[in-house]
Amino acid sequence: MSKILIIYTGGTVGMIYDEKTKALRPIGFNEIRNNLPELYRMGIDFYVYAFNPPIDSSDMQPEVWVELAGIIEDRYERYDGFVILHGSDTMSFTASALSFMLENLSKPVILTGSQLPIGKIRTDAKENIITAMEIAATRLNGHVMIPEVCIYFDFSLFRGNRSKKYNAEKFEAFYSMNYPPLAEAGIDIKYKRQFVLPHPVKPLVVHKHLDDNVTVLKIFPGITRKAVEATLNVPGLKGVVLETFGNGNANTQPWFIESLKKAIDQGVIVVDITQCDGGSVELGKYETSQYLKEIGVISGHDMTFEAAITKLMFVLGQDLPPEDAKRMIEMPLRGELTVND
Ligand code: ASN
Repeated sequence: MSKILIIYTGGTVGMIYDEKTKALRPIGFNEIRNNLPELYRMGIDFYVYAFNPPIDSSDMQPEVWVELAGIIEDRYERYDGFVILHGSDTMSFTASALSFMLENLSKPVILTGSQLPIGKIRTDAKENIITAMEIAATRLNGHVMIPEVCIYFDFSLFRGNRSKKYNAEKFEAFYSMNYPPLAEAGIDIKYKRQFVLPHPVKPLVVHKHLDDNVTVLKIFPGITRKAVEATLNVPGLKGVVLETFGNGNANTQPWFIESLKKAIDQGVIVVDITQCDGGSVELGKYETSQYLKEIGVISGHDMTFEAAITKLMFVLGQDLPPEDAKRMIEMPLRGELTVND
């Protein structure tokens, strides 16, 4: 019998409507337990670690990611897999961060949640939790099926650091534009093993240093010099995710190039990702990205924003020499990007 640890952090899945405030607020795990007697019929030996108080995932912070990584590290040998119940708003950020923090992961860490609270008749919570549990408990030839941090939501299993919440209304809240789902659940759960990361040979290493001296600069036609400079002059800044157009292109006004160059020369790492949901940065393909390469902007390839910003926090937290840090950002560490060029 597989032994699974459910880590309940909060989110809509365990919320109730507060008559006083007229808003949804998170409550304890008992609400979930009472509404999901099926959990006890699954043939899975499960235990629960519940956050007290549970949080709306919009309140997620890097310190909580460190706490989550520590909970998994401390119990790693005792469980076959981990299911994290989490709000959907920042689930992709948490999944991305954990994927970097948990190096050589050989057990499933499946995040799930729901769009409707578990107490609602039409809730999506039950299917999401039950199938996430089943995936976390599945083994093939003695090995776990999914040695990765993933998100299971609305019948699809996504690599966590490739996922994005794209819809606040549909039950299908997530997609993964640049990487296929690792499994799809219908009558059977169909695993796409060719897309799953290989089992690591080395033991788990848990990284708990994240550097939050990072920010994002999302450009648009008409962005002003003062807005760009204010962003790049944040005290202590070490890393910027530059969200650009198309294949990684940006405006070529001299003041814009100068501002970026100044930040890079001062040691700030600037990583280029595209504002498009699908596709990749190709630095140098157009003249409007060639200069970015020349001044030292590095390519985030086809990373999501969620993966890029958490990877920056993770890499900067390693305190590496700048060239090593840049190399690490440009290469795939946990299947979060594909290098095309
Ligand atoms: N605000 C909620 C959260 O992220 C949304 C949800 O879970 N569907 O915690």
